[in-house]
Amino acid sequence: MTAGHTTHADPIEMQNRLFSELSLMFGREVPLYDKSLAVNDACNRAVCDLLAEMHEGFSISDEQIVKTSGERHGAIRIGRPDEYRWIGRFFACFGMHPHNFYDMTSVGAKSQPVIATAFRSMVHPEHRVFSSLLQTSYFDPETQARVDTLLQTRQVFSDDAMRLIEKAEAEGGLSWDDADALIAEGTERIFKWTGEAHDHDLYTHLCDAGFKIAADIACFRAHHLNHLTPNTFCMDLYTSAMKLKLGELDRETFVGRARRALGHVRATGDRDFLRLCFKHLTREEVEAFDPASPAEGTIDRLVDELLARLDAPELDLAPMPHNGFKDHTEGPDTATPLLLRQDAYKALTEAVRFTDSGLDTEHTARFGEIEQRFYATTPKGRTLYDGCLAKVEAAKAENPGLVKEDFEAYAAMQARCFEAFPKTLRGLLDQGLVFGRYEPTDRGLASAGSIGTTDLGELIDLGLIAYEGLRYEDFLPVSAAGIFASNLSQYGTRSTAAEKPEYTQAMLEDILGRPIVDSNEVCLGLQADSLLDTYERLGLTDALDPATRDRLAAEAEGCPAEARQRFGERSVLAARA
Ligand code: OOG
Ligand code: NI
Repeated sequence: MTAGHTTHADPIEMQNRLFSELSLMFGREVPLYDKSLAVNDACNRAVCDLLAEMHEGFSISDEQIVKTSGERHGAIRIGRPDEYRWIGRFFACFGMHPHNFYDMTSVGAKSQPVIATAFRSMVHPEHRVFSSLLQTSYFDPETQARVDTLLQTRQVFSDDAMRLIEKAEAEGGLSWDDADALIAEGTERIFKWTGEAHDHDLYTHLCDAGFKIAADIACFRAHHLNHLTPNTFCMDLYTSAMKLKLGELDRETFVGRARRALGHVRATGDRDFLRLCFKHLTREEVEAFDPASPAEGTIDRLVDELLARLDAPELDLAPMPHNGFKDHTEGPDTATPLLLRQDAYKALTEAVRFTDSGLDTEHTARFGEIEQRFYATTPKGRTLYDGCLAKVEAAKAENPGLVKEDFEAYAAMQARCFEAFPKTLRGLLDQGLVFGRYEPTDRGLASAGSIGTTDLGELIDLGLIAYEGLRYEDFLPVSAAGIFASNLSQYGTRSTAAEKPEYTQAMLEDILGRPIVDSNEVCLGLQADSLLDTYERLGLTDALDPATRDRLAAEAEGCPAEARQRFGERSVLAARA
């Protein structure tokens, strides 16, 4: 880095500021969002209090809880390719780059006329935005022409915003004054909800044709955020709390579910879980905690304390305008720590004025998602996951009423469908179902040169190698499709073009003017890199069979250099903290 760059704002700090401003903006626009954050904080406090009793030396301040759960993902839907390219350039200013290609036009019955990528940092994957681009070629020529014509009339990026982005590109960064101005362009214009729409005829035509998503994009003037998702440390606790506060669960049922949710944390909240939840803690710090047993009655006490917090008058959500909470959580069952679990309060009914005709009406699109992130699956793990999920879907189709009639039975059915998966990180790694990262331990380094095996499992059992799981930092097409379907209250829609066009990653890369990162390649590369480094430091490189060594080298090669900073920088940050 040259001296001149030191005056530039750090892109990751800019990103943190952007998302905290977006969160404030969304809280002003959607009061229920702010309340749900408070409910989540109360639940996360209970989880942390329990973890503190299970790990001697672990404690976490309210401030750190807010910071740790300050991670957000958003979703935007864009109309025109040139707008999409500007979005890519905008996020690049914040160190966020396109990851993975999502073709939502070919996810079976839930298909939608959009293709997408997610912008996030490769090095600090914390905030992310799922960004969809409408494909008007999915429609019959008449609809396509009407949508294209209307979209042509808008300018989402102001001249100032475009100038700031060009400046950042030309100079390799922005001053904080310019950075703040660009963030304000985001919160005051690009991602803002205005409640104003155009062309009610087209809006109705699109909604009636089953293309409500196209109406949500084309008839509005900006890329309004349709949700901003915080993360939670315990999905089941949060969803129970929200359902209690929205008046969908009685207190007794809530207490039962909350005790069970915390009981699950009690059973599974080991050091691996701490590493998954708390990025600010290093492996060494987590390993220094001594396991402890919570006192008798701890969970009951924590549930009572949580209830007392939830009873605060400002958390009386039932009288607020809302459309209820979803009845089941997307993703794996509670016990399987894979990918993501997501849930949401349903899209709110919001007032919209069609400014060209003066017509006042309503629109539903913005909703209140929450998520909990777990380990990233290998392709083998993903295939198994897809199979398990298909079993859940089949069971749901057979008995659609179950989740409402008997929640316990539903949860048990889901757990049965995911039986094939081990429930611990070690078990998942041993079977090659999730990605991990490895490091020699001090004991390993002391024995370097005199170790008699290269078997990873054995080396771990001998305490010579330490491991951690790689957290999943992306999205899932099937979940995303479910979100489109539920928040637009329209299940997928078929193409009305004479023949449905094929949409490819290369097309979206062309539109962006840059390549899309493949997260699997990055995870595979990080894993291989760490293994090669570990074998080397343990003096085992020559003992490794050549085929394995070549495979690891090839996998490591596929990992972009930037991604390797991810763990290097974490240790640096941890040392500084
Ligand atoms: C995109 C939904 C994708 C998720 O969590 O999978 C998403 C949208 O509704 O525009 O945010
Ligand atoms: Ni989402």
